[in-house]
Amino acid sequence: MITSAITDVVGRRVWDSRGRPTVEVEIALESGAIGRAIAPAGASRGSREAIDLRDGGEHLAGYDVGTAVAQVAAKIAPSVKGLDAADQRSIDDALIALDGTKTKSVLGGNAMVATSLAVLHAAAADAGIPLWKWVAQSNEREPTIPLPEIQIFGGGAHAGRRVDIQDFMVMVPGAADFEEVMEVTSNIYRAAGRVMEEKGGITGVADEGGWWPNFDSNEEALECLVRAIEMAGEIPGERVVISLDIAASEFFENGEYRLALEDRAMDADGQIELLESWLDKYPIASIEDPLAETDKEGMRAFTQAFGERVQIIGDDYLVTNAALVEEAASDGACNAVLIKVNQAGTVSESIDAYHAAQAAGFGTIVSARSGESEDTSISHLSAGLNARQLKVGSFTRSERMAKWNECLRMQCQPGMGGFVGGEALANTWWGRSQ
Ligand code: 2PG
Ligand code: MG
Repeated sequence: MITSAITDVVGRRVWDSRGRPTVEVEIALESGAIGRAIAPAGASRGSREAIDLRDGGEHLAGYDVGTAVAQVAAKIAPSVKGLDAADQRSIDDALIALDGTKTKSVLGGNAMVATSLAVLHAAAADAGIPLWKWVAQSNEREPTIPLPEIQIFGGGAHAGRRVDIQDFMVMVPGAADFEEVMEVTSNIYRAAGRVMEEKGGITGVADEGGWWPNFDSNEEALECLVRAIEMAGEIPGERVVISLDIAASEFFENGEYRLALEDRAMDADGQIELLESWLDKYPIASIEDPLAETDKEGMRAFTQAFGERVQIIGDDYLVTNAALVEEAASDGACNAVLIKVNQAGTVSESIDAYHAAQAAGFGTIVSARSGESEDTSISHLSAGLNARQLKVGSFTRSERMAKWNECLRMQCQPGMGGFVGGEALANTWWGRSQ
């Protein structure tokens, strides 16, 4: 008898950090071990990522997940019951075959990712070890505590498009340990609040908990971020660097990059020149989706020009897809990939994207979505895979803090490796100047 055989699969509707319904799946094993996971949800989504099944119509503005939850009972449960939870790959393969689409539109990316992650949790529980250790052991990786990217100002689709750029973040590669990252970021976050107060009052926070971007231009957010870093007693570019998610697909229309806030439209060259001016003026070590997901020429040109200087992350551009990572590597586009399990739809496909990135010499950043929950799977995946970087959103709101706090717990557990720190940014000017 396999004690890690799946005996029960239950789907249920729970709620995410935007107050929208999402899918939770709970898996029980023969041994009595249980695993549970909640699907996150993106707002700025790549066109090639797995599709969440939503009910549509007027009820709950179309966001309800009744169909996805029903798929767990009707299709997923009968097909995975009896399978061995310790064999993640064969369960994910069964889900992929059962769905039969590239975009996971039959079972729903939300139902699939919650199931796949719940299997991972159940297998770890059955083995009696923390999730990060299970991930490290089953993928033959040396676990480490990742370097965080933490949002200070939100923007783009996460802030009613008040500014065009989506994430204004800090990284603390000069920190000696994870505790130091938390302290420095707390100081910067609160200083940024004072900057906003001085500017005329705090007007709230965006979807991921960063301050609401009450700015007159996109660049003003960068100026305020530098001020906040200085007010926190830091010298920008020394212990602390800036990281941006441009999420450029969100404002790319008919071949033009349109910055609505500045009433400005540019071609790819114009967009690259603008970003170059920011790279020259501000200590930016990492930049995500600088060009749109369909602008291959632009992404290649940007990477050729700046790939030796900054980390260039493909998010919407690579959608956690191994084939797209391989293609980008051979095209000379990007030098890092964001790993979001719900973009791929299953844990195994995400790990494939991670391996493709490793083979290409790309950096890897495990990432949350803008719609999140108390689920901390990504902290464990990042540590267990030795991904070296973790992006979770801001430094407020419990769906974010749950992930940072989980790292603080993991770092004390036996068998965990050290804090990665600045080594994670070896592809950038910061990593080379140290
Ligand atoms: C991103 C994420 C997180 P979303 O673009 O990287 O910031 O946003 O989940 O909305 O895609
Ligand atoms: Mg992104």
